[in-house]
Amino acid sequence: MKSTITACPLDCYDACGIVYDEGKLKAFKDGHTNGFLCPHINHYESHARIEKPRYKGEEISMEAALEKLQELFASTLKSEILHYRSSGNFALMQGVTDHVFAQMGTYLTEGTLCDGAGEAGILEGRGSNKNMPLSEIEKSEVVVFWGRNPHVTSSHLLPLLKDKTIIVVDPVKTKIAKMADLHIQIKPHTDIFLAMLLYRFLHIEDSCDDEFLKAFATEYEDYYELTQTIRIKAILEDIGMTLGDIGDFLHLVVAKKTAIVCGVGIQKYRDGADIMRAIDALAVGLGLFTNEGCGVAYLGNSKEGISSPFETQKAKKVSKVSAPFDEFKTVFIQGANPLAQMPDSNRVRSAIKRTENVIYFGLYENETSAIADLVIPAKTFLEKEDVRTSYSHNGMMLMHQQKESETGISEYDLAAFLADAFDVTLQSETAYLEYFKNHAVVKIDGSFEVENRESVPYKEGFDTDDGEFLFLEEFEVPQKVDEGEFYLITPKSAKSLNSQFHRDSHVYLHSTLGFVEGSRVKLLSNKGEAEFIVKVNDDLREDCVLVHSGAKGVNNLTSSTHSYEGKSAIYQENFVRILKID
Ligand SMILES: Nc1nc2c(c(=O)[nH]1)N[C@H]1C(S)=C(S)[C@@H](COP(=O)(O)OP(=O)(O)OC[C@H]3O[C@@H](n4cnc5c(=O)[nH]c(N)nc54)[C@H](O)[C@@H]3O)O[C@H]1N2
Ligand SMILES: Nc1nc2c(c(=O)[nH]1)N[C@H]1C(S)=C(S)[C@@H](COP(=O)(O)OP(=O)(O)OC[C@H]3O[C@@H](n4cnc5c(=O)[nH]c(N)nc54)[C@H](O)[C@@H]3O)O[C@H]1N2
Ligand code: SF4
Ligand SMILES: [Mo]
Repeated sequence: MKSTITACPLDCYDACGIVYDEGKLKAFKDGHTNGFLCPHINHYESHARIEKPRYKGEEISMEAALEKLQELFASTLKSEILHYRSSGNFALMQGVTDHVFAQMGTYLTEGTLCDGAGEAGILEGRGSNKNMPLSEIEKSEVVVFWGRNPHVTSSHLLPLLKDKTIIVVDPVKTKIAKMADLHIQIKPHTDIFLAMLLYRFLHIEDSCDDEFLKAFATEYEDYYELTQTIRIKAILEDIGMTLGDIGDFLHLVVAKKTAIVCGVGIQKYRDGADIMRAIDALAVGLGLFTNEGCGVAYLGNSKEGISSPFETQKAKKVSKVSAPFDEFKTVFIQGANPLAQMPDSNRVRSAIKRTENVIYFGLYENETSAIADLVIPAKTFLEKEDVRTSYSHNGMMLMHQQKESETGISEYDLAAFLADAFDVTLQSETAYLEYFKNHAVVKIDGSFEVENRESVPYKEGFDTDDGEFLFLEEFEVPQKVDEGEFYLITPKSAKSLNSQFHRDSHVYLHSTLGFVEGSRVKLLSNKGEAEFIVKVNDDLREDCVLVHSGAKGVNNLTSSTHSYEGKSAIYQENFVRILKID
């Protein structure tokens, strides 16, 4: 009998299990999915998708589109082709095209638009990025949400929070902040000070986990000295906090089973790695890496424990953050909307204008499909076989095909077409799927988990050369806004998944700034400008403006500089001014 089991393909912490029941998407009752999905998937099939391929604006058949693709590739030197793939669908078969492009000799990308700065900090401190899985949080007494917005981006965490003490560190009074026992409405980009001051007072109060420090983090005295370079009074005043906040925070977490749940909000800055590492150091000081229900959760590596059957090691690569599209004759874009989601949209637009052939392989119309010469519709996750893993739990989710459809082509079939045309060795789709599934172990309830992933990683020490945590040795003082400038924060929207689904067109401003709800304003940065409709929102700080990721034009304001470590985009380094336009 055909399996009705699949999983949500979207780039989301939760990676929910789905049952496709007589044309309806229903949540798994068991496990973390817990019987509910979210608006994206509840309305998934109501979103208009690209039905037909087209070339230079003319609709063509899929056969003609593939012929055209072959012709474009055959007439381009392989070193003048770029394969730009992002995270529209998070399942593992998306990577099959990387294999074929790499074997053809084209360029791929490296680096990330997402979590790379934070991950780099984790790698430096711990030697690997092993995540505290979502399920462990159920065992915690205290949960600290640090730059993470669970009601919007990981709603399946919420049922686990019952009766727990909640602390939130966020410049916005998010829904979780309003429910919290302590909310520190921090000034953007000052988390490093907070984390270091918390460590300093933990040490002063003699509340560190000395046994853990002596075993796995022996440089702790040096780190304490580094934290002493912070001028307490001046810094607290500047970041809008009091010593009372520090005391309250420590009082709530010391000797408690604490999970620090970090999101990408803390690290959209050039020194994002150091910020994450300072938060990790606090967790080390508290001894959070040894016990059940304790630890640091961030975006783990979704491929942890899984080797890749796709050979891409030898491929040449350009940065995903600042890809020089104009250096390529042909650019093939998959599962991505770089014209909206990469930083510095003005640079991206003008560079891609100079690319002779732009090919878009995706589901929806957007800024990128609008300028593409050749548009190839993809199949949805319901129309192809796949398997996925998560960056927040250890499950492996099987994604069985649920429907036949005339529309679109799967990543495997497109890869197979190219492999045939350009003489690349490719295994069967089943062989790749089996390869991935072989990394799973079956749990008692019949579900699959990626083998060798731990629930309490690092309890035997870290994965650095000597097994010790490597503390930060220096840090950079973040830049501050000038008079008339605001911090731009660009978190995720409940209604969109980055630029998929319903995109927001608002800027959110504090009422004291005097802008009228519904009026239009222009935001200006040193990179460009963009117009938005005002929504007044006193959940913000007065020195912040908020525009959601996925809002049209937001990345006109950001720059394509990389984080110091992790080759990551840094969407919150640019300050903005506000201009009234009507
Ligand atoms: N509904 C929905 N869900 C999504 C997505 C989506 O677009 N929509 N996108 C998915 C993707 S790709 C990702 S990477 C994840 C990310 O999900 P999250 O990790 O939750 O990331 P963000 O929403 O970007 O930011 C989280 C919080 O950080 C706060 N923040 C901003 N700047 C700072 C700062 O300087 N310091 C501190 N302490 N906090 C700050 C923001 O106000 C926000 O509340 O979500 C995934 N889930
Ligand atoms: N200002 C600002 N910019 C940001 C962020 C921010 O916080 N602020 N966040 C960044 C982050 S964390 C991320 S992860 C990126 C995300 O940026 P992108 O990875 O570019 O993601 P999306 O905007 O979701 O676009 C994904 C596209 O994938 C296509 N797609 C969906 N499913 C499939 C499929 O099965 N097959 C194929 N071939 N295509 C498919 C859809 O057509 C969709 O348009 O954005 C980044 N941009
Ligand atoms: S919460 Fe995340 S994984 Fe679950 S259905 Fe929604 S988008 Fe998919
Ligand atoms: Mo992301």
